[in-house]
Amino acid sequence: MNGLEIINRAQQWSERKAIISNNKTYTYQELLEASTNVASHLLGDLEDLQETRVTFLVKPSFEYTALQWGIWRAGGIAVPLCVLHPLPSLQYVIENTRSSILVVDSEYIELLTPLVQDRNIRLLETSAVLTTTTNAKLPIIEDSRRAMILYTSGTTSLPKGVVTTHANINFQISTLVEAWQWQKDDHILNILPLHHVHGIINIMSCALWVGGCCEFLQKFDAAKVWNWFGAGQINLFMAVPTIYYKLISYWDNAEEKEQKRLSAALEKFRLMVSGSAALPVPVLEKWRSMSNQTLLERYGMTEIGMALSNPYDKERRAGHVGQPLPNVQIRLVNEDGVVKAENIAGEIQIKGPNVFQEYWEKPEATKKAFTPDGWFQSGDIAMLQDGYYKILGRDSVDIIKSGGYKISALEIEDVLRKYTTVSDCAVVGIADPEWGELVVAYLVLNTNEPLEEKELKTWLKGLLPAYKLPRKFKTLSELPRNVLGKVTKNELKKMY
Ligand code: MLC
Ligand code: AMP
Repeated sequence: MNGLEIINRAQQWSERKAIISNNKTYTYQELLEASTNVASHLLGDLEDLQETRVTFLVKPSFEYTALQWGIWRAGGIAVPLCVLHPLPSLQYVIENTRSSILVVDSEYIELLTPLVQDRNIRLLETSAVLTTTTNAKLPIIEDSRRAMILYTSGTTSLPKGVVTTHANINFQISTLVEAWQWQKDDHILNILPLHHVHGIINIMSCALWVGGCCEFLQKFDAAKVWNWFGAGQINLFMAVPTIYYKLISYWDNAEEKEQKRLSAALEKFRLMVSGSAALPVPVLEKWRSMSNQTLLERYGMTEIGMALSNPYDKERRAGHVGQPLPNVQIRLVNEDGVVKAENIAGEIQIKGPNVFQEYWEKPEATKKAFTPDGWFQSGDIAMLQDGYYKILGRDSVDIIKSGGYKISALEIEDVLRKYTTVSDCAVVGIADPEWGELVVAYLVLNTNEPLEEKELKTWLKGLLPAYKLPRKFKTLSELPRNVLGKVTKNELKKMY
């Protein structure tokens, strides 16, 4: 059986609009052809890439999707890189996956050339890969084959590669298509980065699964997004809470007449979804008052795609994430075992075809992530309240969510400790209405001189992506107990 269901399905609607990017519209036929070119180019004389990791650094665009499909059609594993990451973060993923092919937009060639020298990596330019015209015979891909690796932070310092198979991906998409009643006339704007499930699965892949249209904006910009809303083409929108917060700020600052025009445009949407972090109730309420749209909040994770969702056509309850998606099993577990009643907190554990296969080349970490009877342990704490799940928090203080990105406090601490004047540090996430949490670093200096914050920030910028940078620094003369013995990280969070 060919496991590439999204590609098989595309043939049914070859003349329909699939993607709009960089002011150009592309049909499914064009997407199929471009992905055949990619597969042929990558294969060369080979019959099958046999799960070769193909890493790609490509902006959200038609080219991105054609590459992803082409890698799959050639039998490779797609590893998307984040276009905002500094070189050390890109290098980590390329090395960790042991990628032998790297496809990049022309503007990144110079950045990455030194990295591939002396290594056995083919560095290819996106446009060249897309325009090859030889037609290789493409392999049949079983759905049990590995399809994608996405990197996610956890309670270890460095991110882990989450491996999903085609079967996982097919299921993650189809369960959302069913739950949210995706239709072929749907037209969605994708403003999220394409190295995480939210942008890749929930938005891009769901739209393409049903014959809908996915329009890319390369980077979030509140004014541009409102412009798109106002133009009246799109009827679906999905984003992280920070983005809704920023869109509200823009609307609040608009003239009354303009506010009315924008609000009227929103009323026509079929669905607006929020996820990747807790949606504050005031944001949901404000959005409803502006637009007559009740945001549908859902809960997911890189390892499992989506698991819980408010209903599409019944009550969407503020501050809650709804019920399990079709064929996804959920249970809550605490010290006393599996929670049997409402209003009792427990860790969310998940089972189902949506759950990932493994952490890339980390058998121990994979084993640790599951219970002996095969449930994936999310580390998120929730309770059931009147038939709806409510997320209460996480069991680890070392995982921060900021702007919808998951961040390991330990990763930032490890980098900070390499700075010459820092002898020890503790990084915590502090609640913030716009970002969800802000990264704050408490530092112990090995000098009595004041901290050169500007210098430290510049140094960090070369090593960490923008969303992992501490927004505030506090210097301490003594350290937290789990690092030094005075206060815990939880106490630090309260002290700020
Ligand atoms: C950026 N800035 C931050 C920040 N990130 N400040 C505080 N905290 C952060 N986390 C600062 C920058 O330094 C800059 O400051 C200013 O904000 C603008 O930066 P930017 O990079 O241009 O920000 P912007 O484009 O506005 O990005 C915000 C955002 C982005 C919300 C659009 O963070 C984003 O795309 N988040 C989505 C992440 C996502 O897709 N997560 C899904 C993971 S999957 P200055 O001073 O320089 O102006 C998952 C599973 C699931 O979670 O359930 O979905
Ligand atoms: P990631 O590892 O980046 O995929 O992030 C997954 C994490 O995001 C989950 O483990 C949750 O902690 C968080 N998350 C996702 N959706 C929600 C939500 N609706 N409410 C609260 N937290 C969420």
